[in-house]
Amino acid sequence: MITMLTILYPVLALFMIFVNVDGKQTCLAPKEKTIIKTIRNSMQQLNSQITGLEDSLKLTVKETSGCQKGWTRYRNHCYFFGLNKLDWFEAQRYCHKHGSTLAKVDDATENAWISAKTNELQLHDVFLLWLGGSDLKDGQWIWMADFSPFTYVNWHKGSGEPNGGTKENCLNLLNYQKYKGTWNDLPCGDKILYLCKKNLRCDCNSKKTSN
Ligand SMILES: [Ca+2]
Ligand SMILES: [Ca+2]
Repeated sequence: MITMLTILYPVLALFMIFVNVDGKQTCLAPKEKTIIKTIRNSMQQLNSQITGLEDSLKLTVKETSGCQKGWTRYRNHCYFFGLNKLDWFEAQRYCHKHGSTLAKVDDATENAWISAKTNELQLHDVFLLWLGGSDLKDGQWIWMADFSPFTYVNWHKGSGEPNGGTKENCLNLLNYQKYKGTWNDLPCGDKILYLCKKNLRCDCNSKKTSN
């Protein structure tokens, strides 16, 4: 677009000079006026298109700065919302394959961001999202990203989560309309959506595969 403008401006200027220096055409004929009007309208349209492109580019850079295509940045991490349904192990393998792990949620602010993001993705209705917590090992809930125990938790209280005992050992985020962002334990073999997370600009353990 910018290249087109840099061409159009000189062309228009030359046209104006030509019209003015030609002794036989001191006044613009209706045809020339129409041409100039058309060019001016085209340039205005180009300008507004460029403004729109600049705005969307700024938004994209701000949103994905430092993260791969398809990943979204929040603070110093990149997130991938897996919108195909996998069981917890399959989802963890997918994340590992892309240099990440199922998401460890560090605090309420991050949890709120994830929940809000799911709304942006228009996942308003019933859905569940695997996170990277599990009590598979010895009944204690830990984050598989670093094997640390949960500090921040956001279990859904209404149904007494985690309520699955030894049958439900994997963590997911609930986004039923009224349960937004609260946590639930589920059988790890259930197939649901998932969330991968990795450090910004960290390609460690990443195999060279496309997203
Ligand atoms: Ca359990
Ligand atoms: Ca449960």
